[in-house]
Amino acid sequence: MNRILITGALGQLGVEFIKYFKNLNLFVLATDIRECKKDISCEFIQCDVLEKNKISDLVKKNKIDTIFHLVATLSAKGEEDPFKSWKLNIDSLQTIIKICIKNKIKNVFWPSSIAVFGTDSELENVPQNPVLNPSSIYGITKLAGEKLIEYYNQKFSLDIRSLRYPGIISMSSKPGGGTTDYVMEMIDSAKNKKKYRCFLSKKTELPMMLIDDAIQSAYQLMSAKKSCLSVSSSYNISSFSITPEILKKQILLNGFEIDVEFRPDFRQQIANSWPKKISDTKAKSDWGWKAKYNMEESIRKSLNF
Ligand code: AKB
Repeated sequence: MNRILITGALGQLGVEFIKYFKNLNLFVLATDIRECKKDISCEFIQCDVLEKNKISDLVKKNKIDTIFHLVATLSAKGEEDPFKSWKLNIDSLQTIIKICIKNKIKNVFWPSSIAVFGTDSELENVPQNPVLNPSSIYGITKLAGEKLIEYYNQKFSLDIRSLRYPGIISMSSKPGGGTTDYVMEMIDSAKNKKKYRCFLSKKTELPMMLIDDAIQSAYQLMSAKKSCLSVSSSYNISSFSITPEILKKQILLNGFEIDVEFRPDFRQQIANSWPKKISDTKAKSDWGWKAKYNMEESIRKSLNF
């Protein structure tokens, strides 16, 4: 992992991966369909990931050996146009896989999500291999993606690795269109002394993770010896779980004021089909995963960012 291409590089994860890899002195080429308006301290090319020939040329020209394919429409936004969501989430993955086969790139990271589970999945503490019956188009694309990487890894001897990320909390690079975005919205409202209208009910429990742990876990997975990995689709990964009510309490405990009105909307139904907790015993035993930040530290760090 020396010369890395990041797609969807201006998104929540991309911006943080760039910083992490630059600190390790690795070569990073960032691409995104959006225009880059700030200094991201690496080479940037504005392009659509579905433009296969253009991405393939970039890969060849820059001697890329690893791809972090981060392009995705998230859960809430995906419901606005499921067809578009499928096209972006799945066609882009297929495009990247074709490019990998053509250019003999074996190392790929592709984020999956807790959205792959569903109401038959033992949501109290979901194991690695439960029944998977996602009900959002985002979850369906993530499950299809998991099956595709398993298939292509085998068929073309690729080494695409993946994590089922919980909600990721990052205050410098914000997500957009996710069901777990309420955490960052409530923290921002507290910092700006604004009232917050929460789109989930106060007792909705969901797994979350601080961005630092999200980046570290991907790096650790990508650095692990292949022989240690027993999961060929996507690893469950866990840090802590929280409800909007507990988040509000944490904000108050940290000395901030916040007035929250709970007004669940369509995103409540998505959240109800997601796990409360995730069991990540496989990630722990296979490649030594352990989250560094607990709930209290993650919220304190985000409030003081
Ligand atoms: C979302 O809320 O859609 C994402 C996710 C959990 O995958 N943050």
